[in-house]
Amino acid sequence: MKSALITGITGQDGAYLAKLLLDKGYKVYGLIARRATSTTWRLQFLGIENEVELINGDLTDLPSIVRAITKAKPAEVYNLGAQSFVGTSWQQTVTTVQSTGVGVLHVLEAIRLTDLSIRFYQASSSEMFGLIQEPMQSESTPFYPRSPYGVSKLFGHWMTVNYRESFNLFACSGILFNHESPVRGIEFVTRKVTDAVARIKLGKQQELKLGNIDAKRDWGFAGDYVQAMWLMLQQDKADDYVVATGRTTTVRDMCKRAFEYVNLKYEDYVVIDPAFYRPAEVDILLGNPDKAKKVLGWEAKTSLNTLIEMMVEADLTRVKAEI
Ligand code: NDP
Ligand code: GDR
Repeated sequence: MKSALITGITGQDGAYLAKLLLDKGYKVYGLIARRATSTTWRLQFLGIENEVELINGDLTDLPSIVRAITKAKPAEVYNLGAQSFVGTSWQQTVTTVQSTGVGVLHVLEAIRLTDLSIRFYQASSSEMFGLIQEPMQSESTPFYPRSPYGVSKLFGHWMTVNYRESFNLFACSGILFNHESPVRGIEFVTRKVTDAVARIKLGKQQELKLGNIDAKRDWGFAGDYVQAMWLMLQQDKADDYVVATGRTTTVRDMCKRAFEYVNLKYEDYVVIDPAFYRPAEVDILLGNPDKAKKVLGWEAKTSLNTLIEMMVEADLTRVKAEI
């Protein structure tokens, strides 16, 4: 039985990837950082909490990563753990750099130290493109990150490339554009919107405060995107890939569609609050997924409308279940 270790298994992608790997017959280990309250709700939502083996550890603590790898002896390591919220990366600059940036180096070093034959996936991000240099971003587009998060991801990306070139490590960097799901963290804009739509529809909230709704993002479904991660590690050669839908939409339009799904108008509820503006914004992202399609045979299957419907439905169910 093939085994895999996922850092960030309690996050959105970690949960979907764990489900995918379990369905493929893998033994799945997950690194779990100690928190005061339980963080396994996403694994519960997907019905796999008892199917995965969790190992205590933290990306900022190299010995714990070495111990986790020694215990799991995985054929594949997926490094999805990170402080992943761009907004917070200006509030917690150093911890963001430590987990999102240096954490990648810790995993690479742990693989090097344990000397096992391991294929490595790094969760890189379209935030590395930042201030856009080309209208459609591909693997060859220059980077210009606009947040401490983006800068940290760029460090992790180049470390991954460097370890591949220096030590012949099978290391891939997946440059993923925004992807969402019913288990997306509530602070990210899509889920903030779908949760508010459900609450407003059910009379539990009056308004929705947002920041820059003219920003544009290339949004896909997390369930589709974790397949691309797995495919990258099944190739003969390690490489880097952009994973995106190839379509971009404003936050405003996403909002409009989510409110329309429950027969409401977003203009009646959305209030612009400067508190949600960022010190430096990434105005537009639009990925070119041609290489992923050509080499991996991957393409995004879920439309934005289907994704929004899925998310609003899940939030309506959740809000109705609240006491
Ligand atoms: P989430 O924020 O949902 O999950 C992040 C995970 O990282 C959680 O399991 C969290 O644990 C864990 N984590 C945070 N800090 C540490 C630490 N110091 N040690 C160990 N684990 C830690 O992110 P997503 O699932 O959305 O994203 C997965 C990865 O992909 C991230 O690296 C993200 O930056 C990247 N990415 C995401 C994209 C997206 O659109 N979703 C796009 C491009 C890249 P806990 O539950 O305890 O907080
Ligand atoms: P992003 O996602 O920063 O692209 O990072 P987020 O959903 O937080 O923001 C998307 C865009 O919406 C604008 N926006 C708001 N954002 C939030 N969170 N809250 C608001 O109220 C709001 N109003 C407007 C933002 O300014 C931004 O332009 C996500 C994360 O998952 C990263 O980890 C990942 O690497 C990238 O996607 C690709």
